[in-house]
Amino acid sequence: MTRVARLILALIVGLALLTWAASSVVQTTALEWFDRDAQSRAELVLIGARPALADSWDDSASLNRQLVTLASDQRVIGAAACNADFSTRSITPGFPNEFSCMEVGARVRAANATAGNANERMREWSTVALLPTGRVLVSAIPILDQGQEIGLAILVHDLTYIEQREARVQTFLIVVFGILAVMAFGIPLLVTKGARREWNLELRRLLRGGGKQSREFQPILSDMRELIGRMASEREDDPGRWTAERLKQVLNRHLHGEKVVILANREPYIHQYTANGEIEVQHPASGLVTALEPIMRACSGVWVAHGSGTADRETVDRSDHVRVPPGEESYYIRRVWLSEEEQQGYYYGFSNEGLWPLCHVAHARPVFRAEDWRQYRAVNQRFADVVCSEVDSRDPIILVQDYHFALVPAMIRKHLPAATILVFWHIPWPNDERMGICPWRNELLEGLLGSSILGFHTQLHCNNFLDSVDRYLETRRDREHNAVVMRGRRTLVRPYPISLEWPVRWVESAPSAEECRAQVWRELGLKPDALLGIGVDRLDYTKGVEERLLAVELLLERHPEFRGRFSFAQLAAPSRTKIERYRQLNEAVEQLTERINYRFASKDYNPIVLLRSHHEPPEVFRFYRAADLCYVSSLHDGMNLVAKEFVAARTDLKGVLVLSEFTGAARELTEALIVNPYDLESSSEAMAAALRMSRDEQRDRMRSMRAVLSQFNVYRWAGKMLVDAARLRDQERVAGRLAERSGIGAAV
Ligand code: ADQ
Repeated sequence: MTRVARLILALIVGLALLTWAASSVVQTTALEWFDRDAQSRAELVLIGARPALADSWDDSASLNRQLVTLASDQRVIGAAACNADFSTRSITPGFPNEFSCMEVGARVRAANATAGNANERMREWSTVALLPTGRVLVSAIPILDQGQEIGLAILVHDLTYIEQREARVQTFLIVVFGILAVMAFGIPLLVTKGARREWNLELRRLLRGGGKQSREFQPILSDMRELIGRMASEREDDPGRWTAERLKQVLNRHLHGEKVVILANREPYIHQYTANGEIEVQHPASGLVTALEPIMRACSGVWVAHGSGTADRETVDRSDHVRVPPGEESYYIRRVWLSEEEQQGYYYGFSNEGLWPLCHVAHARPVFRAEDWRQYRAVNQRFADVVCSEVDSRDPIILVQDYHFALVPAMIRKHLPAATILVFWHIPWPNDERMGICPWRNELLEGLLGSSILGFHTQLHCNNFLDSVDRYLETRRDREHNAVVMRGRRTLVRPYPISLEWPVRWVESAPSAEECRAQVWRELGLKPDALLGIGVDRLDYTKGVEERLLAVELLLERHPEFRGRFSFAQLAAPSRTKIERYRQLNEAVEQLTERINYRFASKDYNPIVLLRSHHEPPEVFRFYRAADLCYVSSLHDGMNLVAKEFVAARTDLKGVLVLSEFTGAARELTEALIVNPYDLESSSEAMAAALRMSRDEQRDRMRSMRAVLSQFNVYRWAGKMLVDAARLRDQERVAGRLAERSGIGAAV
């Protein structure tokens, strides 16, 4: 039994006892009053009747009439007249035998004997007695004739009406006490319940961060926050599945409503004019956007990016903001405008002709022009300023994306020394020797070390970065924490392998795999027993598209049974077409396609289908779901999300992934057929094995890769990074406070 239940029981018992005691007191008192009242009434009646009785004493008929008149009252049972020797003189019918003249006379005499003088002896006498029919009052009075006692008159009153009255009083009392009890317990109970409800609502509102905090809630709020915090940080390290909801909760806990600011060169939604002058929204073909967009949906905030669409200026407000995603607005894009020269120097020049080939081992020679570097620096400063204008606290969390903004972290740090700056480098980091090629390697490294956390896809890229820092800068390496300490400031260097949202939006809304296959088969004019391989890429020399097509050619050459049956569809989004190397690639891929098709095509068969355009995600996913194999042949790739998208798309557990060992994804998707894309022979054999693979084996491999992706999804990627950043910020806040108090600088 709980304490409250015991208390209520004790109160009920107490109240019952109180009611019983009160009703007993009231009962006895009322009884006394009523008896006394009946007694006085009886005496009055007898005294009043005494003269008449004395007058008619000798006339027995008259005496009897007098007695009958006395007994006619409904509460009088009977009356009797007794002689002086206590023999019966006259009696009314129904007079109780128990009170005969003898009996009463003896008791009156006894009473008179104890009395003093004659006056007293002449006084009336009465007593209450109990008969089987109930209580009665017996009253007697001496009848006098000229002062002489000639006899006795007796009157017997029925007192049962008093018991009825008592019972009524008792019931009344119990009801009154009952009502009082209900009021005494019920009203405080209702008030307490109401107050508790109000209290709960207020507490919930405060915990959600709404409204002003009243003083009485502060102690409990801080206790609860601490408890929730402890539970949440236990959950953050919990290996269970990450979802958009879990990420949101983690962010709410760490950010308390502050907005996240992401800086990336590419914007997630591009507004373009169509040929007939209308505005359409495009999703760019970008791994970075694919990964980060679901994060922004989950945590809102601002995405600062270059406004590159032809209709971008028409769709922003006065402060260059536009709310997205269209129809489900949950965050802002802040567009930054770049001139032709800026784009040329910062984007095409230093970023894509310098850093991109420098970081990818794909045998394209990096080009470093001093003018490009100047533009890169100036544009980095422009973006850093815009980011600083978008934050809403002195120690915000800022996510800087990719190689376009290597200088931004240090630039932001200058204005916001307490900011937590997270940089994610989406492409590989070369070894220190290769990094040495760059004339501005030191500036790049120093720029990046302005960040609090620097993330790469793999530990190998982290190691390469740390080696570069060791080789080119005066810094201290904190091996215990995988960090670099430069001028007293620490930057953690960690691997955070990027991934996809899970489940992927485009898969959820896609038609069934059979329907996708039927549609693609119709579109490409394939025979019913045809086999389809696909490649999906930005047209970039690092993706190994040429090597892929050559491997398809070799497959058809070495395995004639696939000729006329196996087709390879290459979805190729034109990319960086202003750069000569990309134009060359475009032409090379086109010529290669023509050559292979010329060699193996027939009237109704093309081995290579080159779909050279940007495809919106629903179309890309239709191809993933239709294909028998997907070949990802990158020569060097930070992660490669195409490989992960293909696996995510195969809810039917069919299809085989052939994957280059030079992708970050190959470390996670180990059930793919892993190949060296330079080795054309073994790559073509892997494709042949994929086309011959039994359904059971396909299912087993696919199931296992899907299990990995569902766990290691992009919410986990973002969650881990943001939690690390937030913890670092908490540590620095504490260190800052300690330093303020002691007047010493925070040690790292
Ligand atoms: P990317 O080099 O852009 O990304 P990747 O990871 O393969 O490469 O992502 C490409 C994205 O573009 C995918 O979402 C894909 O669906 C889409 N895409 C490709 N071709 C397309 C087409 N023809 N039409 C439409 N969409 C197309 C960089 C690094 C990668 C790293 C990501 C994320 O180079 O190594 O995986 O960032 O960090």
